[in-house]
Amino acid sequence: MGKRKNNISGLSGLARYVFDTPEPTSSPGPSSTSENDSASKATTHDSSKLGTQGEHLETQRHSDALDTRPKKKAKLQTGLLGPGLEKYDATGLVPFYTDASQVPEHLQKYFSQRERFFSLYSSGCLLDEEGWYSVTPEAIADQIAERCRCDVILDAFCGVGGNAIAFAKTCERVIALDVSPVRLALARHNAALYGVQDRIEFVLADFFSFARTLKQRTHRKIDVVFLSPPWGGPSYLSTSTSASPSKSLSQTPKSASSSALARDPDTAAAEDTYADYSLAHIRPMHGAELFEVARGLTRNIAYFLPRNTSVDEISRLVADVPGEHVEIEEEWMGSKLKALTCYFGGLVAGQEALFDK
Ligand code: MGP
Repeated sequence: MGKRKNNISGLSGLARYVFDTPEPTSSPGPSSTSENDSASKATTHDSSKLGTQGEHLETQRHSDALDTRPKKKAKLQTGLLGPGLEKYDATGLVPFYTDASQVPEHLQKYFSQRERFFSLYSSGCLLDEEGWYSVTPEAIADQIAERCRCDVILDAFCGVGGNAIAFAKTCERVIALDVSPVRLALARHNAALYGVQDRIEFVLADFFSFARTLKQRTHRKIDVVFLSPPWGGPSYLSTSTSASPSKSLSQTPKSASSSALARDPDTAAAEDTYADYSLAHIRPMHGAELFEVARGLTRNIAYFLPRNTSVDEISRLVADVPGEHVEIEEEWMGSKLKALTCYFGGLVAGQEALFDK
């Protein structure tokens, strides 16, 4: 079984893809600022004596010029991660907001959910714009990770790392891909805050090229692929393909397979009505094609999709596979349906026997 056993052989070959975060740019951090402060204090002190002790100063400068001893190294800037984690620190790549007054208007609603996205947000988690609107809330990421428990999981679109961090808690090894070096650096920074950076291989690559390369290396085994691709931006709910009201799960009674996450039926608000979301809006390619690429690696797929995704389109993904079902999990936070996670292959309850096939 590929479920939760130590089977990480062959992973070393991935090392050449591993993305090395550039050293943080040298914006003055708290420690270097305080050093500068003390340096400027010394100058002030000397200047104040200039009238009476000018000669002494000249002598001092002269001996400084002759001093060939190596200069004391500037103290390393530690940034948000603190000492010992400098090589993962992405401080300065994006703003770290601590107060709503610093946040642009269009990101305000996401900032107000920051502790839901990352419970350690205030310790220094970093998100870029895309991260703010697409990161999976931590409770949901943990729920998905529990269901995906296995040896090697591939997070095909890791973004700022919300899911990869959760997978690192339940899987032996996480391969986290992204096409953006900045987002990958942010993901690694965030993983370091959670202390799980060593369980994740951060790979700067697009999923399609990576999958192709992987397939050529038959000794490589991926147990589960997690797909959380771009949905076409934050306005995905208004991206409709039909004029008819949605027949997606958000419009129907809660399914038997829906999430165990807290949802109080008494307080559940009436769901908004949106037209069906089509997999055709998934980026960078049609969501059905993306699914096929992932199935080329394993049949165990977890696919994170908009809450108004057409159920017909989801079920059609495995319509040609005799006897295989898809399980659609509703991801609720309180009274709000946030998204759907669709499980395939051995991740489906009752289909576990498919996991290693
Ligand atoms: P949302 O509906 O944009 O947010 O996204 P929210 O806060 O529910 O807004 P409201 O106006 O509906 O109240 C809900 C969740 O979907 C987010 O927290 C993300 O986890 C996820 N999500 C949103 N987008 C736009 C994407 C995306 O493009 N890709 C992925 N993978 N997830 C997304």
